[in-house]
Amino acid sequence: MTWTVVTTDIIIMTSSSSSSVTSPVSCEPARAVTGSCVCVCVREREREQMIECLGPTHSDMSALLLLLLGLLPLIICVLRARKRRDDEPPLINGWIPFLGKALEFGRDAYRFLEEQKKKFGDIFTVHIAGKYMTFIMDPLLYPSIIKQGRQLDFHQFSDKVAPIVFGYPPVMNRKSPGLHDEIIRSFHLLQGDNLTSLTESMMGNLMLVYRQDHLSERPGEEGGWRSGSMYEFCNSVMFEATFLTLYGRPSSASRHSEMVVMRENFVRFDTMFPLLVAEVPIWLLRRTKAIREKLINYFLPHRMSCWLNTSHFIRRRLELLDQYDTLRDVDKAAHHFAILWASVGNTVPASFWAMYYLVSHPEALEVVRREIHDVLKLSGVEFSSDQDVMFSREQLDKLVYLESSINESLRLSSASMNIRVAQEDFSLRLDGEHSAAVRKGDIIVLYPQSLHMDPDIYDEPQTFRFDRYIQDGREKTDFYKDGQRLRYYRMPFGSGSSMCPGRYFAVNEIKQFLCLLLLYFDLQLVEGQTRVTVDCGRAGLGILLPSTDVRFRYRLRTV
Ligand code: HEM
Ligand SMILES: *[C@@H]1O[C@H](CO)[C@@H](O)[C@H](O)[C@H]1NC(C)=O
Ligand SMILES: *[C@@H]1O[C@H](CO)[C@@H](O)[C@H](O)[C@H]1NC(C)=O
Ligand SMILES: CC(=O)N[C@H]1CO[C@H](CO)[C@@H](O)[C@@H]1O
Repeated sequence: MTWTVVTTDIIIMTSSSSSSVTSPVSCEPARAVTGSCVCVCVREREREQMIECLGPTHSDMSALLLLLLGLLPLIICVLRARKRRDDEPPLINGWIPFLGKALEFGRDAYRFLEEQKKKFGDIFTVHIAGKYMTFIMDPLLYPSIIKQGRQLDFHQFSDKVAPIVFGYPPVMNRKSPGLHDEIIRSFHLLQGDNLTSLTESMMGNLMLVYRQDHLSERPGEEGGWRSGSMYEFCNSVMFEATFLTLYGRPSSASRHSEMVVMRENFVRFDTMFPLLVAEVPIWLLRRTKAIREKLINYFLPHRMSCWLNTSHFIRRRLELLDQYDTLRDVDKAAHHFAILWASVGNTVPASFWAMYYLVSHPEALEVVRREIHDVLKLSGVEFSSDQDVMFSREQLDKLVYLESSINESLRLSSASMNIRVAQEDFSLRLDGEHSAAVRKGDIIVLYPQSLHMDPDIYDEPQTFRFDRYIQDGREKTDFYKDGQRLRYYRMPFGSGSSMCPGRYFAVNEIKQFLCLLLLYFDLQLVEGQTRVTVDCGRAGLGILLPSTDVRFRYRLRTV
């Protein structure tokens, strides 16, 4: 299904002193903007628009059409363009009710925001799909926003969106008192002491998957080159090893037999993820609902209870979900499915980018491979490709060049939004002198991609420099903007209260994946391919996917 709403948007900028509209074709004469004028000019065109874009062919579609036409007068009244008040940031409305600037934002969020920043400065409010989102573009202001946690809440937002996407009932609910807090508490089991056992388990599972799928010789093949698609390679290894580490294995085997089908279904679901987050009803997305049901069904209690070596984290979540009689089995299963998405949805593309940048920069790859061998030697291990190898947490911590390479690829590929919802009308403190008024329900957004790509902060920001985060053999932490040192300069994992609880585990598993890859294989890109670019289809939602897959060759190293 494609929505073909393509029109010229108008920007409505209002301020207390002068209200003006930049001439909308069908809405003249309009000098002073009032809510009703905007309504009128929108009504005519929008009706045509909706009829045009929905088309009469599909029965679902005509149902939607009826629904929308029925609701139209209501929508139009409710969504009168908001007017900017004194001391509020500049307001950027689109004229399309409901959508506002959503289409332009969706097309290329980074470029859209950079353009608005040039016109309106470092803070502005954009109407996107019925929501008012205030973007803070100056990274020097981030600490002050992140500090104001009392008035700016993250979980209210995630508890609205996640249930729609993953199909469980909202957690912050009178029917499940305390569940939200318990869930947050369970995140500790991904960190601290518990990270040690997770990391050990991940090591074993990675080794298992590598050994069975890539290290054994195939019939008719002797130490020669194999070729593969890089994203597919990362996906198959990381998806399964992460799955085994968190959820465990079947009682009768070391691997789940349904893994390939599950992964295919996961990819199909994941493709629809941006639309689900945008709250497009799932029944409009063809087979997505059926696919999600299949994925959720893997996690029904009678199946999970037979798995062995399940992580403390998931075991704790099983226990605590069981305490709520109001949750049906499919609801519990949907919670486990949500964690599957959280744990592989970003980790797989992040592994891809780290691998891609290293393989396409052989000089960097050599330094990192050397470092890995050195760390093994230091612990008295002589590596040999016919034996399994283990990396402990302490050994992984020593791999600073590898870590810098991973962080650099995260800088280049991440495009997450940090979202906070204003809990009341209040004055957002920006810095010593400045503040901006925001209204209850407004969404405050940090968009770190614009900091990651800022040439003031990062010299040649488009270039991969594996040692960008290293100085004198140690981690480099001083980065500057306008001569001032930045507190936040790399934010792939979010910030403050919404910081990813799986970040240490994620970095460790990507390190382990790459250690094995570099130790066991010689690696090359297949020649004649154009440079891979990011696909901005999921801008705002995490690690971007590559626009195409890459062919590569690998062969067992003879060390
Ligand atoms: C490179 C890999 C990863 C990236 C880039 C990443 C990024 C993020 C980001 C940006 C958020 C916060 C969302 C926001 O601020 O709006 C988040 C949340 C979360 N992540 Fe990750 N993540 C990764 C891997 C993982 C892994 C491996 C796990 C778990 C095993 C995990 C579990 C979670 C959970 C449970 C949340 C929700 C936290 C909450 O509701 O407070 N993530 N992740
Ligand atoms: C799986 O669990 C068993 C005991 O339940 C333990 O002996 C074994 O080491 C575990 N395996 C892994 C890979 O964690
Ligand atoms: C890489 O990033 C992680 C998490 O963001 C951080 O803890 C670590 O110190 C960074 N290391 C380097 C070398 O930049
Ligand atoms: C294996 C392990 O480290 N388990 C620990 C996880 O964290 C809980 C609570 O923080 C400890 O009680 C466990 O011993």
